Amino acid sequence: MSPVQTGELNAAHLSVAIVAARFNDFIVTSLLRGAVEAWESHGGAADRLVIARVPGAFELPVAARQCAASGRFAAVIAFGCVIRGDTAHFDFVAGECARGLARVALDTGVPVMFGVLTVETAEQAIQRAAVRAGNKGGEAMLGAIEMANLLPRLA
Ligand code: INI
Repeated sequence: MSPVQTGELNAAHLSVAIVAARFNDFIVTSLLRGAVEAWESHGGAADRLVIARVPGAFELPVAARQCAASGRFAAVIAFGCVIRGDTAHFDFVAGECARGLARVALDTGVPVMFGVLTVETAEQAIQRAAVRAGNKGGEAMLGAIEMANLLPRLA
């Protein structure tokens, strides 16, 4: 069988950027905590993880694009939380955020992790952000490290 290319979960020597919305801050802060724990436990250096805050999920793509286009980062992670019950324009905010982030990744070639919770209720958001084992922030960080190590091997 042909060798299978994979990206190892080793963050040593990587630089990663996180862009995180302030909207629904109590959820986003929990995602950030999970991400930083995963970064540290996989060998990431504190001074190689840059975290930038933006007003809401709608602003995440442009901030992610700036990071990705800078050439400084092997991966970008976007964190936010859009709760359907809170807004009549859920579909616009969540949809444009997802579409924009996907475009940033494809336009720049830098992996962008979609760490944006799009949920019906605050309870669902808490379940995905608060529980240590299932913290989506940690999952997003593992994905970022894996993709950052994999993509150079596919070039
Ligand atoms: N931004 C979010 O990140 N989550 C939300 O649930 C949300 N709601 O409910 O409206 C939200 N709105 C703000 C939006 O992201 C922009 O910051 C704002 O429209 C200014 O451009």
